[in-house]
Amino acid sequence: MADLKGALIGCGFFAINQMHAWKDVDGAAIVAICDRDPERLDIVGEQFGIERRYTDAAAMFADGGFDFVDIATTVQSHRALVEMAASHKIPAICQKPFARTLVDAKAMVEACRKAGIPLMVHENFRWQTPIQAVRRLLDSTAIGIPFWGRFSFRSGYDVFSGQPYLAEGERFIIEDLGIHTLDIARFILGDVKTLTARTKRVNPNIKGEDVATILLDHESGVTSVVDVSYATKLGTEPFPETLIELDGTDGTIRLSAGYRLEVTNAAGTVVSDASPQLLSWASRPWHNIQESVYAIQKHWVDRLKNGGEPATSGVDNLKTFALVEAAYDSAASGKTIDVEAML
Ligand code: NAD
Ligand code: 89Y
Repeated sequence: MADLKGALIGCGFFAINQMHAWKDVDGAAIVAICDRDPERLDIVGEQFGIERRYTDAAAMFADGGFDFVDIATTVQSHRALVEMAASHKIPAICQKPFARTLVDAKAMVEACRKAGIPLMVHENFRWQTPIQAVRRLLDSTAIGIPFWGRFSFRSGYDVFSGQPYLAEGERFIIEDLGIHTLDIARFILGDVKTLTARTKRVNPNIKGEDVATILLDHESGVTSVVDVSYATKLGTEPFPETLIELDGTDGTIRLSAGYRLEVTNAAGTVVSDASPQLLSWASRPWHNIQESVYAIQKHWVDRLKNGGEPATSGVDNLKTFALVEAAYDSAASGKTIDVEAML
C-alpha cells in the first residue's frame, strides 16, 4: 500500500516531536502543515521541508490531498478541529487533553462515529518502554493476581519555560500530566468504578493545582493510588518518569527511578533495565516521552492500514477523561465520585 499522507495542525512546542517521529514511521509522511501563527508555521515548514503550509485549518481541509490529520494544538481548539475532520471524513489523531469537558469529548467521539472515521487520542505515556515492560510482566502472571498499585509522578522540573500556558489555566497537573498517569493506571489495572481526590497548589506563581493524590477503586476490585506533583524537589530529578508499585498474590513489581524494574516472587528477585531508547533526534530527559510518540504514531499507521481500533481510541479515552473530571469534582466536593455513572 502507498504511504499514507498526513496533515498536522499546530506547529508548537510538542509538535516538533511528532514531526520527527513521522519522519521515522514507515508507511506515512506529512504533506501539509497548519498553524495560525505564521512564524511557527515557517519554522516547522523549513525544519521538516514541508511546502504546503496553511494558517487556516478550514482552507487546508478544503484543499484536501491527505489521508489523516494529526491535531497537535492545545485543548481549546480540539473540538472544532476534530469535528472539522469528521465533516471531511478524514481520520484524526488528537492530542491530550482530548477536550475541555466530558460533554465535548462525548460529542467529538459521536461526530467521528457518525462520519465513520477512526479517531485516536495521542495518549502516548502507556506506550513508554518501561510501562509496556510492567504490563508484560503482569500479563506473564509473575506476581499472580494484583491487589494493590501505585502510579507516581513526583517532580520539580520546570515545565513552564517550554509550555508557559501551563501556569495560566485554572486547572494544571491533573489535566496536563495526571491524565497520563490515570491512563497508565487504567492500562495496567483496568477500568475504574469510583475515585476520590485531594489537590493542592504549592507554587505561588501558577494558577492551578500542582499536587494531586487520587484513590481509584478498579472494577476488578484492585485499589490503586495515583499521586502526581510538580512541587517535589528531589536530589535526583526523575522527570519524566512514572514510578510504579504493584503488589500481587504471588509477588511484587517495582519500577523505580532510573528505569530500574524489579520483580520478586517465590523464585527470588530479578532486576532489569527498562530504559527507553535514545532515538536519533531525541534528547534527555525527554527521550522516554519522545520514544513513546514514535510508538503511538507507528500504532496509528498500523491500525489505519490493517484495521482495528487504536488502543487509545476516542471511545477508550472517554474512560480516562472521565477520571480527570471526576478528580476535579472530588477535590472540589470532598466526595467520592461514581465514575461509571459519568460514562
Ligand atoms: P503550543 O502552544 O506550543 O503549540 C500549539 C500550537 O497550535 C501553537 O503554535 C498555536 O499557534 C497553534 N494553534 C492553536 N490553535 C490553532 C488552530 N485553531 N489552528 C491552527 N493552529 C492553532 O502547545 P504545545 O506545548 O505544543 O502543546 C500542544 C498539545 O500537546 C497540548 O494539548 C499539550 O497538552 C500536548 N502535549 C502533549 C504531550 C505528550 O506527551 N502527549 C507533551 C507536551 C504537550
Ligand atoms: O504537557 C505535559 C505532557 O503531556 O507530558 C509532560 C508535559 O510536557 C509537561 O507536564
